[in-house]
Amino acid sequence: MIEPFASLINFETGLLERYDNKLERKLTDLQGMFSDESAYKEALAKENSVLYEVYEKEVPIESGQLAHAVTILHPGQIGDEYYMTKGHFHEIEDTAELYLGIQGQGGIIMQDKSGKTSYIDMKPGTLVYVSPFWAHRTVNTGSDIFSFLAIYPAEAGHDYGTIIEKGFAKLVVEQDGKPTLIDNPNFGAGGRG
Ligand code: PAN
Ligand code: ZN
Repeated sequence: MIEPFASLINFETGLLERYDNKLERKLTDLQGMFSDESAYKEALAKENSVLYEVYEKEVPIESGQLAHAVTILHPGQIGDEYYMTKGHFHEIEDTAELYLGIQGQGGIIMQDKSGKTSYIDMKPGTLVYVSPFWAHRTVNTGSDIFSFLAIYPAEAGHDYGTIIEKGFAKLVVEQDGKPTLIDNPNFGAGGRG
Protein backbone atom coordinates (compact mmCIF):
# COMPACT_ATOMS: atom_id res chain seq x y z
CA MET A 1 0.00 0.00 0.00
CA ILE A 2 1.19 3.52 -0.69
CA GLU A 3 -0.32 6.68 0.71
CA PRO A 4 -2.00 9.18 -1.65
CA PHE A 5 0.39 11.86 -2.85
CA ALA A 6 0.67 14.75 -5.29
CA SER A 7 3.37 16.16 -7.51
CA LEU A 8 3.19 19.35 -9.56
CA ILE A 9 3.28 20.04 -13.27
CA ASN A 10 4.36 23.61 -13.90
CA PHE A 11 2.30 24.72 -16.89
CA GLU A 12 4.56 27.73 -17.45
CA THR A 13 7.74 25.69 -17.85
CA GLY A 14 6.27 22.33 -18.83
CA LEU A 15 8.34 20.66 -16.08
CA LEU A 16 7.36 18.13 -13.44
CA GLU A 17 8.34 19.36 -10.02
CA ARG A 18 9.02 16.97 -7.12
CA TYR A 19 9.89 14.04 -9.38
CA ASP A 20 11.74 10.96 -8.11
CA ASN A 21 13.74 9.78 -11.14
CA LYS A 22 15.17 11.52 -14.17
CA LEU A 23 16.24 9.72 -17.33
CA GLU A 24 18.22 11.38 -20.12
CA ARG A 25 18.33 10.19 -23.72
CA LYS A 26 21.12 11.46 -25.95
CA LEU A 27 21.86 11.12 -29.67
CA THR A 28 23.90 7.94 -29.04
CA ASP A 29 20.90 6.33 -27.33
CA LEU A 30 19.03 6.62 -30.66
CA GLN A 31 21.81 5.22 -32.80
CA GLY A 32 20.37 3.61 -35.94
CA MET A 33 16.96 5.17 -35.44
CA PHE A 34 17.17 8.34 -37.53
CA SER A 35 16.75 7.81 -41.23
CA ASP A 36 19.56 10.08 -42.46
CA GLU A 37 22.71 8.34 -41.27
CA SER A 38 25.16 10.96 -42.51
CA ALA A 39 23.17 13.78 -40.86
CA TYR A 40 23.21 11.71 -37.65
CA LYS A 41 27.00 11.29 -37.80
CA GLU A 42 27.49 14.97 -38.54
CA ALA A 43 25.33 15.98 -35.57
CA LEU A 44 27.11 13.51 -33.29
CA ALA A 45 30.54 14.81 -34.37
CA LYS A 46 29.46 18.23 -33.07
CA GLU A 47 27.92 17.08 -29.81
CA ASN A 48 26.17 14.11 -28.22
CA SER A 49 23.12 16.32 -27.57
CA VAL A 50 20.39 15.48 -25.11
CA LEU A 51 17.26 14.78 -27.16
CA TYR A 52 14.85 14.28 -24.28
CA GLU A 53 14.46 13.87 -20.57
CA VAL A 54 11.88 11.82 -18.71
CA TYR A 55 10.89 12.87 -15.19
CA GLU A 56 8.94 10.27 -13.28
CA LYS A 57 7.25 9.73 -9.98
CA GLU A 58 8.04 6.40 -8.40
CA VAL A 59 5.20 3.98 -7.73
CA PRO A 60 5.37 0.26 -6.97
CA ILE A 61 5.58 -1.79 -10.16
CA GLU A 62 2.56 -3.93 -9.56
CA SER A 63 -0.88 -4.44 -11.02
CA GLY A 64 -3.33 -1.65 -10.17
CA GLN A 65 -0.70 1.11 -9.83
CA LEU A 66 -0.46 3.96 -12.35
CA ALA A 67 3.00 5.08 -13.43
CA HIS A 68 3.23 8.65 -14.65
CA ALA A 69 6.02 10.68 -16.18
CA VAL A 70 6.62 13.97 -17.94
CA THR A 71 8.81 13.94 -21.04
CA ILE A 72 10.63 17.05 -22.23
CA LEU A 73 11.54 16.63 -25.88
CA HIS A 74 14.00 19.25 -27.16
CA PRO A 75 13.57 20.96 -30.52
CA GLY A 76 15.83 19.98 -33.41
CA GLN A 77 16.22 17.81 -36.47
CA ILE A 78 18.50 15.14 -37.86
CA GLY A 79 18.35 15.89 -41.57
CA ASP A 80 14.64 16.57 -42.14
CA GLU A 81 13.51 14.29 -39.34
CA TYR A 82 12.39 15.88 -36.10
CA TYR A 83 13.93 14.99 -32.75
CA MET A 84 11.92 12.08 -31.41
CA THR A 85 11.71 9.50 -28.65
CA LYS A 86 12.90 5.93 -29.21
CA GLY A 87 9.35 4.64 -29.26
CA HIS A 88 8.15 1.32 -27.90
CA PHE A 89 5.44 -1.26 -27.55
CA HIS A 90 4.53 -2.12 -23.99
CA GLU A 91 5.99 -5.39 -22.79
CA ILE A 92 2.52 -6.28 -21.55
CA GLU A 93 1.07 -5.48 -24.93
CA ASP A 94 -2.58 -5.10 -23.96
CA THR A 95 -1.94 -2.01 -21.80
CA ALA A 96 -3.16 1.41 -22.94
CA GLU A 97 -1.68 4.81 -22.09
CA LEU A 98 -2.84 8.43 -21.92
CA TYR A 99 -0.69 11.29 -23.24
CA LEU A 100 -1.51 14.90 -22.36
CA GLY A 101 0.24 17.78 -24.15
CA ILE A 102 1.56 20.37 -21.68
CA GLN A 103 3.94 22.71 -23.54
CA GLY A 104 4.95 23.30 -27.14
CA GLN A 105 4.11 21.63 -30.41
CA GLY A 106 4.60 18.02 -31.29
CA GLY A 107 2.99 14.87 -32.48
CA ILE A 108 2.64 11.20 -31.68
CA ILE A 109 3.02 8.42 -34.18
CA MET A 110 1.40 5.13 -33.25
CA GLN A 111 1.66 1.79 -34.98
CA ASP A 112 0.12 -1.62 -34.55
CA LYS A 113 1.85 -4.94 -35.16
CA SER A 114 0.72 -5.06 -38.80
CA GLY A 115 2.43 -1.71 -39.48
CA LYS A 116 -0.78 0.35 -39.61
CA THR A 117 0.00 3.86 -38.32
CA SER A 118 -1.88 6.77 -36.80
CA TYR A 119 -0.45 10.28 -36.33
CA ILE A 120 -1.95 12.89 -34.03
CA ASP A 121 -0.76 16.51 -33.66
CA MET A 122 -0.25 17.51 -30.05
CA LYS A 123 -0.38 20.91 -28.39
CA PRO A 124 -1.07 21.92 -24.77
CA GLY A 125 -4.30 20.21 -23.76
CA THR A 126 -4.34 17.50 -26.43
CA LEU A 127 -5.22 14.22 -24.74
CA VAL A 128 -4.27 11.15 -26.74
CA TYR A 129 -5.52 7.66 -26.02
CA VAL A 130 -2.79 5.23 -26.99
CA SER A 131 -4.64 1.98 -27.55
CA PRO A 132 -3.40 -1.34 -26.21
CA PHE A 133 -1.10 -3.15 -28.70
CA TRP A 134 0.02 0.10 -30.40
CA ALA A 135 3.66 1.25 -30.34
CA HIS A 136 4.13 4.97 -29.74
CA ARG A 137 6.79 7.59 -30.44
CA THR A 138 6.60 11.36 -30.00
CA VAL A 139 8.25 14.07 -32.12
CA ASN A 140 8.93 17.73 -31.42
CA THR A 141 7.68 19.71 -34.44
CA GLY A 142 8.17 23.14 -32.87
CA SER A 143 11.07 25.45 -32.09
CA ASP A 144 10.70 25.27 -28.31
CA ILE A 145 10.50 22.33 -25.91
CA PHE A 146 7.60 19.91 -26.32
CA SER A 147 6.43 18.53 -22.99
CA PHE A 148 3.75 15.96 -22.24
CA LEU A 149 2.45 13.82 -19.42
CA ALA A 150 2.13 10.05 -19.83
CA ILE A 151 0.01 7.88 -17.54
CA TYR A 152 0.15 4.10 -17.87
CA PRO A 153 -0.23 0.87 -15.89
CA ALA A 154 2.90 0.54 -13.77
CA GLU A 155 3.53 -3.04 -14.85
CA ALA A 156 3.26 -2.26 -18.61
CA GLY A 157 7.03 -2.25 -19.25
CA HIS A 158 8.84 -1.08 -22.40
CA ASP A 159 9.62 -3.24 -25.42
CA TYR A 160 12.16 -1.23 -27.44
CA GLY A 161 13.54 -4.21 -29.35
CA THR A 162 10.74 -4.52 -31.90
CA ILE A 163 11.15 -0.87 -32.92
CA ILE A 164 14.94 -1.13 -33.03
CA GLU A 165 14.56 -4.14 -35.36
CA LYS A 166 11.79 -2.89 -37.62
CA GLY A 167 11.44 0.88 -37.14
CA PHE A 168 8.21 2.79 -37.75
CA ALA A 169 6.49 2.58 -41.12
CA LYS A 170 6.34 6.38 -41.35
CA LEU A 171 8.89 9.11 -40.69
CA VAL A 172 7.87 12.54 -39.44
CA VAL A 173 9.90 15.09 -41.41
CA GLU A 174 9.81 18.80 -42.12
CA GLN A 175 8.76 19.56 -45.69
CA ASP A 176 8.06 23.13 -46.85
CA GLY A 177 8.28 24.17 -43.21
CA LYS A 178 5.53 21.76 -42.12
CA PRO A 179 5.47 18.38 -40.36
CA THR A 180 4.87 15.74 -43.01
CA LEU A 181 4.57 11.97 -42.85
CA ILE A 182 6.56 10.03 -45.43
CA ASP A 183 7.05 6.29 -45.94
CA ASN A 184 10.11 4.88 -44.20
CA PRO A 185 12.11 3.18 -46.97
CA ASN A 186 13.84 0.93 -44.40
CA PHE A 187 10.73 -0.20 -42.51
CA GLY A 188 10.87 -3.85 -41.54
CA ALA A 189 14.24 -4.37 -43.15
CA GLY A 190 16.45 -4.00 -40.13
CA GLY A 191 15.59 -0.67 -38.62
CA ARG A 192 16.24 3.01 -39.17
CA GLY A 193 13.30 5.30 -38.60
C1 PAN B 1 6.53 7.47 -21.94
C2 PAN B 1 7.88 7.28 -22.65
C3 PAN B 1 8.76 8.53 -22.72
C4 PAN B 1 10.10 8.29 -23.44
O1 PAN B 1 6.70 7.80 -20.60
O2 PAN B 1 8.57 6.23 -22.01
O3 PAN B 1 8.07 9.55 -23.40
O4 PAN B 1 9.92 7.59 -24.65
P1 PAN B 1 10.66 6.20 -24.89
O5 PAN B 1 10.32 5.34 -23.70
O6 PAN B 1 10.09 5.66 -26.15
O7 PAN B 1 12.13 6.47 -24.95
C5 PAN B 1 5.73 6.18 -22.15
O8 PAN B 1 5.19 5.97 -23.21
N1 PAN B 1 5.71 5.26 -21.18
O9 PAN B 1 5.06 4.09 -21.35
ZN1 ZN C 1 4.40 3.81 -23.33
